[in-house]
Amino acid sequence: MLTDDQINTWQQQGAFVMQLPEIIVGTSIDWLNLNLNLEHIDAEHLDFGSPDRKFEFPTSIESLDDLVLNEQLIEAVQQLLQTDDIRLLQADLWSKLGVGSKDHDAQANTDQRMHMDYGNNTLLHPDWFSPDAVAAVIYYDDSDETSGGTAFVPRQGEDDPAYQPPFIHMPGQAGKPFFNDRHTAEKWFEKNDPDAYKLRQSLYEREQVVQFKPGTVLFYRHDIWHRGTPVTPGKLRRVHNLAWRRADARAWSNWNEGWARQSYYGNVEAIIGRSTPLQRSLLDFPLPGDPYWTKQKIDNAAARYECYGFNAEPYRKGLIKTESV
Ligand SMILES: O=C(O)CCC(=O)C(=O)O
Ligand SMILES: [Fe+2]
Repeated sequence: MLTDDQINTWQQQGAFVMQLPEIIVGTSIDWLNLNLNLEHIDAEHLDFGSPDRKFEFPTSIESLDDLVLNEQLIEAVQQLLQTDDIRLLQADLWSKLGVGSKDHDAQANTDQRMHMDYGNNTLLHPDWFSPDAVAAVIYYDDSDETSGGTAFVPRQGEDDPAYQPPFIHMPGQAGKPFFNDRHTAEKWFEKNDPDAYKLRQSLYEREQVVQFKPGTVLFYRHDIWHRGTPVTPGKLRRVHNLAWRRADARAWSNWNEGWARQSYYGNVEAIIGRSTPLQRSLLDFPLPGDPYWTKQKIDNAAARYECYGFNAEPYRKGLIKTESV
């Protein structure tokens, strides 16, 4: 789904923006336009993420859950991470409400401090030359109406002073206090870490703000400088935050709760039932041909999921192939 140019841009500069086809986003946009508008939201909830984690995958809303496991998106991530074997780390649909006041508290999400995302997603420090994970924001509104595009700072080659590891010049890293709000964070750096303050000021000068229409996606890395910017007061910007990792990546945390936790009511089971083997593999359900499978295990999985449409045939075929080698 991606061009070489898009893959190279992501690898070298850390991010790129594209429009997703209607076939991927159309039904989710329709659902959102009916079900997630100003009259549906809690105006007090101004933080990142859906209130009470309500729209974290699995949501039980078919169009949203199917978008998260869309095979074209999976293919894009496979291309970026240069492996077929990937796992889902995060999928949350949330809305950001524009607020009028410029006086934000220290943890306000409205005008975010410049940051990288790796800090609360992995215990390790990322290596620019072997990325383990991909992040994405899908936008469901029009930035001409809402503003609030994510701002990011493309890396300009190996000598870029902003991208010399270790990446610790941000709130919450290496002993620095955590503030989400830009103004509060930069006041702290100005007073306590003037070199980092200077570097960080240059990031704000260099930032590019994503312009979006419904279905625009920003693919970015967990080690690119970026931040959320204010939404127009009284407007709502709805987005999906998604993230994936290589199956063999170490020390990454799942942002969402475990996929199985909402089982027993048929929604999780139906996702397993209607998904393809590739889609299931995002949830760590082994692919056909994986050494995990035995005839007994396939029979048991089929017994659990066949009433939800699960077809065990590809797994049985994979078993025959594995046995015959
Ligand atoms: O809201 C956005 O555009 C970006 C949010 C973000 O970067 C974050 O919360 O880590
Ligand atoms: Fe972020």
